[in-house]
Amino acid sequence: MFEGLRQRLSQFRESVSTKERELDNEGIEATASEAPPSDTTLREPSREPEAPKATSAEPVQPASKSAEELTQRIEPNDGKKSKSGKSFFEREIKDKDLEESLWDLEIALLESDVAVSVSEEIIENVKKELVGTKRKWRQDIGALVEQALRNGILQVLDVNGLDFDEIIKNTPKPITIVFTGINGTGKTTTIAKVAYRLKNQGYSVVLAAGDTYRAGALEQIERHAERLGVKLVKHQQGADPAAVIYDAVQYARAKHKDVVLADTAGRIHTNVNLMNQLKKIERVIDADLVVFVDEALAGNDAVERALQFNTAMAIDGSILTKVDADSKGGTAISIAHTTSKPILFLGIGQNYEDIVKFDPQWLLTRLFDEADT
Ligand SMILES: Nc1nc2c(ncn2[C@@H]2O[C@H](COP(=O)(O)OP(=O)(O)O)[C@@H](O)[C@H]2O)c(=O)[nH]1
Ligand SMILES: [Mg+2]
Repeated sequence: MFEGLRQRLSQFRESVSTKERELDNEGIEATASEAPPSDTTLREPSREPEAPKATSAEPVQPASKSAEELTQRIEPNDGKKSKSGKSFFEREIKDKDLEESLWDLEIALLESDVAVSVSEEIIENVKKELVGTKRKWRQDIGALVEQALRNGILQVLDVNGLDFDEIIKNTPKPITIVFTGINGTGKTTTIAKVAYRLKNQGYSVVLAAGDTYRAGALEQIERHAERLGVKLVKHQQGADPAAVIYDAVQYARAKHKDVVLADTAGRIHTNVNLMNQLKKIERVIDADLVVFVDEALAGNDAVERALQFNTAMAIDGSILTKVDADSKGGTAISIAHTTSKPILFLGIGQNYEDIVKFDPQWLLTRLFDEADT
């Protein structure tokens, strides 16, 4: 998952590192011709220059002399500075050094389905992190760039987080959770996964067959309820979904069940009648949580739909499904920031256990640390 985006982020890291190495070489050329650099970007204090680390790409050789030769020639004593008080061996990363790489990064983010406003914010965050940072001469700044990217992305993922498990633990029972979203994105499967997870944590669960619209929906959720060994409250196909969910809540109250997970029909967000049904559910059912489900693969469409659904029935968080098949990663980066509501879970497969609680660090690990799992 996310392999496309991971690759693009790594390209940014490389391109900034390469640019900085080039700038070092230009500096060497300047000093090699006996003209101490007047570039104001060369600043104090200075320490021993470091050779690029083994992880960097092509080692870049100084234009004329070896690094050691130059070090000795220009700076015989550690920390000694030029007349202007500036060291030749430390450099501040400047806005213009990053221009080209940041532009490429922005394109890469957009192509990875990160929403425009979110891409812009990440670029700004990364720029803020990097511009003005002092680095040593010929230091491999790959790690520095990666940290800036991590922080830049983390900042857009960091919406006022609500912890699903804490809510389940601390809210008076029964807790009602309504799932919304368009058809085929994995809503019903996600409900089954959440039921499985809650059951394993010792909670009693009731499912509400609120998708009374789609043919076959009832049978599908019935099968899940049987396999999971949980109660399903259902009406006939075509029945009022608000009534089904209401009954499920009443059942849970009477039987002292902990959590009601309510399915709804997969509405096309432009269908006014179906969206009005959601509004009715919101009026009739005092849901503790409204969770919007969409697939990671949908990219900006998912983000747009989340905003649309939010107007019919205010959402408290999102679940992204089919992350196992998503190479782009942009939806996961954009949706929380755009809706100002956290991602609660990610669906990563078709089995009941294929659901992970969303944690920004989990995403960062996949974007920077791990080969595909
Ligand atoms: N690969 C993958 N498939 C999923 C995931 N979640 C759901 N699906 C599949 O998506 C299809 C539609 O799911 P369903 O729950 O019926 O969607 P609904 O119409 O929104 O209720 C089914 O084939 C599911 O098995 C997931 O996280 N990963
Ligand atoms: Mg369904």
